[in-house]
Amino acid sequence: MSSIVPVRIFGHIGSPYSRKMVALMRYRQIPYRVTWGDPREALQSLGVAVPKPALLPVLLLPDDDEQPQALCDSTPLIRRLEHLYPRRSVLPRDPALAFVDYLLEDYADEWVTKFMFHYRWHFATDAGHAGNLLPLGYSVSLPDAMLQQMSVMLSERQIGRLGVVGSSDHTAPVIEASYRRFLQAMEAHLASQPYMLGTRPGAGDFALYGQLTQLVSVDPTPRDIALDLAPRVVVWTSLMEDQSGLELADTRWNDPVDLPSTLRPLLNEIGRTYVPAQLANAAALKAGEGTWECEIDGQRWVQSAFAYQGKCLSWLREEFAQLAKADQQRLLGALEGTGCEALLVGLV
Ligand SMILES: N[C@@H](CCC(=O)N[C@@H](CS)C(=O)NCC(=O)O)C(=O)O
Repeated sequence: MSSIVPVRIFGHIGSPYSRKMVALMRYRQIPYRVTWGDPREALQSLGVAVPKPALLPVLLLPDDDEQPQALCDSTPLIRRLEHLYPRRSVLPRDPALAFVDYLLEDYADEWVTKFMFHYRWHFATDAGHAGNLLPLGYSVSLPDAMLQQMSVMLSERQIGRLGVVGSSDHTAPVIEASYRRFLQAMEAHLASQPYMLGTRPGAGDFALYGQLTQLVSVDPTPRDIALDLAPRVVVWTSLMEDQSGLELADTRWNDPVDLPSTLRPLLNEIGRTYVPAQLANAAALKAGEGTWECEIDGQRWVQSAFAYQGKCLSWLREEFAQLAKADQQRLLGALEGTGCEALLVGLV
């Protein structure tokens, strides 16, 4: 049990990963205290080293000597919290299903976030809204002149980064078509069960929720699309915010060898877009190339190579390599024909 109770979280309401972790803490009934805004000053006053890079959210968790340590990166943080607080786990017990959950989490964190970033900064109307709203997440009482100044700085910085995540006029149709298919797949799936992998949420649900907080309720263009195409997804996002009261006694995880048929279009979507992107990124990193390009959904995609996404692929493959042979086979059976199995080629 952690000696740092409640767990301190530093985040921003406009940060999908911050929202992912706060909702996870609520569902898991882990005592926490959130500080919204820039963590640096608070960490310095606590005498805790600021992580580099200091991405949001930052959590304070005990190190081996039970001293507070500031840590980022939601995916490993979720695993760390599972060790510290075993109740109300978000990781399915069945190892093959746990892998599917991991894949959904990774897809949400690394691909659904492209929808988020693209819609936030690509169209002038959305960028105008985001530029005005996001600085207020640091202080709602910011004087107008300072708000204006921060809005310009933030917008210029983020719009300048669009190309880095692969959003451009050229890739916009691919991203936007993928967002629509993703919403439609999730909408149909939610009509058959309340969470991605059963009647209780997994880490993947929280990762999807985090991105959706912004897509369905902050930025106007993706919000209108979601209201039109996916009302269940819109309401699910509100419900996911606080699942602290969900009684787990009668809940169940899906059987990985008999996944609901409604999950398949979502897995197909991952195989159609995220998988080729991850494979091309990994190949570019291996060849020492700064950019990669490949065909995604029939169109040419070009973007900078990302070491972090290369790491995500290695972690995913490690998860697979750690499975017993029989679980690997059950999993490959479940993924067969979705395109996701291409991530695991050469590992069996
Ligand atoms: N992989 C990280 C991603 C965290 C992340 O990218 N956070 C964003 C906010 S949503 C951030 O801090 N961005 C600041 C920056 O890029 O400078 C996680 O899962 O926590």
